Amino acid sequence: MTRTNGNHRKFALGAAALAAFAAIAATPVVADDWRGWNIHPPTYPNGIALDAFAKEVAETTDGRVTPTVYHNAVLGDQPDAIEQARNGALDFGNFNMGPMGPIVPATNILSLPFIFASVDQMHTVMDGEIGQRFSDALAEKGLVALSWFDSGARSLYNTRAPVKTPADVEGLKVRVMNNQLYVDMIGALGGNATPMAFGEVYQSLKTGVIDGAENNYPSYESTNHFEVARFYSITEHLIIPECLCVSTASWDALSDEDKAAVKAAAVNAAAMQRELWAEREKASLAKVREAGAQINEVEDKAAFQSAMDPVYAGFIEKNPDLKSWIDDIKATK
Ligand code: GTR
Repeated sequence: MTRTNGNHRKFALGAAALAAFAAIAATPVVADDWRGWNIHPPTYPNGIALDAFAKEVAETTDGRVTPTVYHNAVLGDQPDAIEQARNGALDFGNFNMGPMGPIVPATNILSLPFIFASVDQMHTVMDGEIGQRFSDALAEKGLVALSWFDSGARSLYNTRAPVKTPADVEGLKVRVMNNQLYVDMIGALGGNATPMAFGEVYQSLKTGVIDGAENNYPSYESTNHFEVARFYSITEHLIIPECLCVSTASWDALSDEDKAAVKAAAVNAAAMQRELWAEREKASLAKVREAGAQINEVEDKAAFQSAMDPVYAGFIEKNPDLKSWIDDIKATK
């Protein structure tokens, strides 16, 4: 938030007073110390890119905006952090569109299983006109999406056995992010979904409170979930982008020049994150394999896809106005 120097005083006219006034007016505004949220460790691609964003912003605004990134979700769980950014208690964050759905309904489209055919298609969509529609929807809820980070594809993993067909999910207790669509998704496969904070998943897997979860390779690896849930099945059911979002309150307090600097830094950070992401996906896969995780292909992905028909039908019934967005995404090459 902007913390400007509020020493507005009234001066009697006179040379001395005018000189004093000129001195006060020339005092630079106090630096805007932005606080940013990151769920991941600082060494994760997102953490590295966010730190680079912070550094570039401090430099290119000549210290008028000095962001600090708080890593490892120390400022709260993701749904809580999204609320904090919306009401201006936090200035920025890297948010996944999964837990954004309950707050910004249009973003639920990004949580529909198999909505994107590939990560490349997701990039094309998010960097183009449709991405702008999501940004507009976020803006209505107090968040300015400046750029889009990669989060790969999410697959199911569990402590019991490989998942090769939908029937293998039957009866499994699976942790999901906070969004009813994921409860419906796991339910449609015959499993029981439990929404839970990211930071609680390791212990819950270990103690058997849940049997499994779902995530991309870098998060499966960085959280050490692979140590306790060794069966990772390449379902790739979700491809969810993440934003680098700034609180509208913090954004509106910036001059046009500083807005341009912050935007440029966010775009650079996303380019960096996507590059680091591609490397980290490979490194994480190699690491978990080496450690004994069993990674299995899912040959009949179509079976998982058609099991999602009721999830789509329910979504379209509740959100008829968003049907055309789904069609537009599917039509994007
Ligand atoms: C990660 C994502 C996080 C968070 C996490 C989760 O892949 O980057 O923002 O959504 O998954 O499963 O909670």
